[in-house]
Formats: sequence, C-alpha cells, structure tokens
Amino acid sequence: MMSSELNLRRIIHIDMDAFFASVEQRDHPEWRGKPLAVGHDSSRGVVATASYEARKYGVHSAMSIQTAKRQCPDLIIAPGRYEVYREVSATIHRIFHDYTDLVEPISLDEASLDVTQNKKDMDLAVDIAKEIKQRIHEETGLTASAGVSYNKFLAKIASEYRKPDGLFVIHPDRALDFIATLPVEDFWGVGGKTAERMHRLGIYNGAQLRSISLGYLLHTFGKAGRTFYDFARGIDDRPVVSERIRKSVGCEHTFSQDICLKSAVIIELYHVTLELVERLQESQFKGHTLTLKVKYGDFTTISRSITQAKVLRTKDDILPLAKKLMSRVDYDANHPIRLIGLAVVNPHAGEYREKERWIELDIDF
Ligand code: TTP
Ligand code: MG
Repeated sequence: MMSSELNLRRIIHIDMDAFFASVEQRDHPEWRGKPLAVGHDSSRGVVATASYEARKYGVHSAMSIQTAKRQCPDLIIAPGRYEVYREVSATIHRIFHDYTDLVEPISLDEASLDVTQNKKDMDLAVDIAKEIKQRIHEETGLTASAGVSYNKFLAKIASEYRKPDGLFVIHPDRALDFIATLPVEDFWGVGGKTAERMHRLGIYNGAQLRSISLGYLLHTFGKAGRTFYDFARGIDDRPVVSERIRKSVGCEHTFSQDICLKSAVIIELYHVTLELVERLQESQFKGHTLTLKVKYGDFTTISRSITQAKVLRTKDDILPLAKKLMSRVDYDANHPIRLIGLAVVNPHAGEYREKERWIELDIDF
C-alpha cells in the first residue's frame, strides 16, 4: 500500500545460495551435508565457493585450496562444471522473465528485478519473490535468497540478510532504522580498503555514516562519497538495467488480398526490406542472420534463413539475401501468399555479460 502511495519502485534481488557448491551437492547426493569447496585441486587452485558446511570452518571464496584443506581436513574438492552452472542460470532467468523484462543480471547467480509493473499484475513484490523462490526450487532443486525493497541497494542487502533460503523485506518506513545499524562493510561499493578507512575515521555503521557531511565524504572518498551519502539516507535512484541482448528485429506485412504473381511478391519483399532497414537503424541492432517468413492463404507458415559473416544493416545487405531466400519458396494461384515477414536475428540471443570477478577454475598451472 504504502509504496504505491509514495510512488516508489518495487525491486527484488535474487541470489542463489552457495551456488556452485549447491549444484555439486545436488548432483552428488553423497556430498550433501558435507563441507565442500568448488575449485581446482592443485597447488595454486582457489576456492570459487564453499558449501555452508565448509564455511563453518572459515573456508570462503578466493581462499587458496591448500589453505582451505588445512582449515578443514575433510573438505571435499569438486571441480567446477561451468556448463551446468550456465544452464541453471538460464533457467532462473527464464523464471524472472515470466514476471518482468526489467531484469539486471549481476552474475550467473544474482539479479535485480524491477517488478513495479509486472506481467502477472501482482500487487505485492513479496508475493512475487515467494513465487520465484518456489519455482527456482521446483525447477532446479536449489535454494535462492530474495530481498525486497524500493531500490537496488536495499533489495540486495535484504537478500543477504536471511541467507540461506531467505526472504526479507525492507519496507520504506523501516529503511532508515535498518541502515542505521548496518555495518559500513555491508554497503554496496564499500570494499575492504574503504571500510578500513571509514573505521579509522570512526565510521562503523549507517548511523555514523549519515552524520558525516556531504562535503567531507566527497573530499575523503571522491565521487563515491556522494553514493555513500545517499545510501546512508536510503536513497538509490539507479534504474534496473536489463542487459538482455535483443533477439531480433523484424517486421511483416499482411496483404489485403493474397498474392501469387512474382512481380507482386518482389515488390512486397522490397517494402518489407525498407521497413526492416528503418527499424534496424532505430534499434542499433547487430545481427548476422536473415530470416524470411511466409504465411500462405491457408495459414500454413514456412521460414527460411541465411547467415552472413557481415552485420546485416542496409538495404543492399538485405534485399539480395531476401530475394535469394524467396527463390526457395514455392507459391502459385492455388497456393497464394498472405504475409511476408523479414527479421534479422542474433545467433547469440539470450546471452549476457558477466562481471569480471570470475575466477577461472580449471586452469592447470
Ligand atoms: P556468490 O553469490 O557471491 O556466492 P555463493 O552463491 O557461492 O554463496 P552465497 O550463498 O553467499 O551467495 O557467488 C556466486 C558464485 O560465483 C559462486 O557460487 C562461485 C562464483 N564465484 C567465483 O567463482 N569467484 C568468486 O570470487 C566469487 C565471490 C564467486
Ligand atoms: Mg550466491
């Protein structure tokens, strides 16, 4: 209620629990309930992540495998299987997109969703978060933690608050109290070094951070000072930026009367091409594959595709290819054409950029 009155956004942050390790325990039942680290078992291997059982021994991401084994002698070391993690990632993203297309992938196992307007017309973000968690569990056998709030920063913090299998809401009314007690190292963008500097200045929590003037923060932390100033006040206007690459750009014409003369088909193909080129220019889309769709008078549909090394952008790129594809299509007076469509398709559809923090697991030194 409150949030819609204030016209605030509804943001959900989802983060899988001990992601790589949980996938390994799911696929190797004998490893369940045991301390496990994912990484390359070599003298220079590092821990990508550790199961919650292993974390009790202090094993954590980026620790060397050798140190981890010393700290936890029974530690199981599982080699990483990126293909499987990618598959799970694709599944959870499909689930997210059932609710909204405003999904910002942060890493393979983590994303921010803006559900202020959502495809299911659900009022409460917390209900959506519950459903998403349940569907992730049903479809992958894994648990995720979810945080719900009115901006990205608070939703992310909320997602970490009740891990694993957590669901936590930071209501707008409660945000300032919540931030007041938050250790500064939990603020988004505060790394180890920054936290240390804040500690030296006597700033340990949100309340203390809030008491510092903007001028002083800018002076001490540069541009980031502004962000810290805002975060301490529960302000974060960054939008959720969907990084999903567009799958295709296309257009189609349905004719008022079915056509069957070659001259008419070529003219129509020309018009569809011009419109496609216009849309390509508007969207800055880059694709290498042209797809022709033909729907006949009896509503049967066929399609033909051709892929080129160069990006398809102009009329001169596309029209010859469109004609070539059309020459592979049969039609006549008994089998006239009702619709012609053309689309430029990206063969790498659905992929998104990963952040830099990935530690390569399977490099042999
Ligand atoms: P995280 O979400 O940071 O960690 P996690 O899912 O393992 O555990 P948590 O329950 O605390 O969220 O990272 C997701 C995956 O990314 C993690 O399973 C392994 C990988 N990863 C690395 O490869 N290197 C790293 O330094 C980190 C932090 C993660
Ligand atoms: Mg995680």
